[in-house]
Amino acid sequence: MSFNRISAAEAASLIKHGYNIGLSGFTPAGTAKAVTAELAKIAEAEHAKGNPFQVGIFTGASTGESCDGVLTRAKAIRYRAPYTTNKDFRMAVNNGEIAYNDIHLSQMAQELRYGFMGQVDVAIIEACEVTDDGKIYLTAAGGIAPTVCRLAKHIIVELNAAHSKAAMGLHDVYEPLDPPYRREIPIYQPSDRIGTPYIQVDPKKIVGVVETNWPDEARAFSAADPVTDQIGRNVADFLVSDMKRGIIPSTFLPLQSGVGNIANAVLGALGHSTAIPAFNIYTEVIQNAVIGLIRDGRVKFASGCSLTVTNDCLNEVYNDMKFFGDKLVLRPSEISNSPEIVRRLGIISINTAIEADIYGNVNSTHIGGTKMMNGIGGSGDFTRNAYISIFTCPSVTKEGRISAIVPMVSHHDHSEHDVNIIVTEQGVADLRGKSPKERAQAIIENCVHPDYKNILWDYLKLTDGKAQTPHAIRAALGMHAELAKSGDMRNTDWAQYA
Ligand code: 0RQ
Repeated sequence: MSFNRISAAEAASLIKHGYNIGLSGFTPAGTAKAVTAELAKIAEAEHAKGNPFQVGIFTGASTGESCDGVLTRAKAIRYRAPYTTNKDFRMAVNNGEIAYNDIHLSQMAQELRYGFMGQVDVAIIEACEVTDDGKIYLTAAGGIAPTVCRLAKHIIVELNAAHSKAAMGLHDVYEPLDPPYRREIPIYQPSDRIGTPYIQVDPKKIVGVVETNWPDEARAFSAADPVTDQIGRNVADFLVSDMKRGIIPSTFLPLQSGVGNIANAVLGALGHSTAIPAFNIYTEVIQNAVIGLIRDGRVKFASGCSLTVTNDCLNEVYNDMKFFGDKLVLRPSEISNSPEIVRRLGIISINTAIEADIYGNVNSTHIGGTKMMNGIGGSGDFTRNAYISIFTCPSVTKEGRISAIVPMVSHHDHSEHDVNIIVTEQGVADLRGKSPKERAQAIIENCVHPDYKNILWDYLKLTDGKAQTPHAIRAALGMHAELAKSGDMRNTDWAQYA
């Protein structure tokens, strides 16, 4: 059977108002691009005629400009889940224009299977190869592609020549059964392969193949700076010390690290550390730094959900699969982020906080408690189940007007029960084994910027100091209230709450 070759515009015309579309990809890596770009044009044309045109979007994680960007600006998204990093999407969500369901990435595929979010009408899957008998070979990410392929009534394949067919060896596709039939996911080492290198679909469901040549739209990260470098060194020094104390085995444990400059700085510092042996990565997003560390022999194996790297770096991998083939694997997000596997492998998780409070609760998603930034991503999947869970952030932001450490977080993603270590450029607070009052001492002493230390010590004086978790409830969001009033948390005056 050979499939209909259709244009992206023809493919987009198969998608109707009210449909839910399921996309391949995880971050901009491996996300379908051409059909969504055309879909935005259809939505604009329909809106110009006065007709409604909106769809629901199900993805693995964030997408690129040609999905979230153009569809948001065309006002074509009614509902979306999960994580996104697109600025226009963020604005539309915070203006109340889009229903955004920010769930843990490991749960996305199963919640679709359980029927929590409605049916998947069409799957759009980026592939580097598709065979007549329905084998779809994904490109740079696993995401929720296997699940949306199975659930969708129709599948559109974007056969993207910008991805080499060398990607055919990268994937390990595996979908667990749903309860009450679920069994263990049999991964015991980051390098274990348990599935197939392709998604098997019923070829009759493939309604068209769109040929494209469209490189991934990976985000550029700004250059490292002294603050992120210091955070990276602090994390590396902390892990070395835990290894020397025998808390981390001398063989080391697999690492997960989030996305962005801090993650790159942490990996750079670990890579350069002579005290840490070559290690494994079991993570969601594989960034450029990891590829460099594999080249240098510092990372032995990296298991992830996506290769969210620059296109030069991606081509370096594709062009040298002889070297990388047995050192890399890409998995669906419910496997890369599986709580079961994170707990079994003893993963050390490193994620970024927007703010943390003096008791160790973390806000990863909301600015000022109400405005969505990106989403929780996989940070909760890893944090809750890690061997050691670490959160990093600069101690202050916006030229010092905002402290990342506050009395009480303004939105709550990761609780004190799950957060082990907080690291800023100021130092490291080890919260393990400590009571809330002891945690507050450790965080204020070690992580808070000097401009805010006395403000936080003084906050504690407002409390009775005796309760399990002492708070002066009226003042608990006082630093946020001061920011809203004067634009600078340093002006906080607790006298008004005394
Ligand atoms: O503002 O954009 O105006 O400069 O937030 O902050 O310091 O540039 O850091 O880009 O790494 O983002 C937590 C959002 C950090 C990200 C978060 C402002 C700050 C700046 C961005 P500007 P930075 P980053 C992997 C795992 C959650 C999900 C996760 C994230 C902007 O890492 O989305 O970890 N994480 N997933 O000035 C007001 C504060 C602020 C603040 C920072 N307290 N108040 N503004 N900012 N703290 C991803 C996946 O799962 C796929």
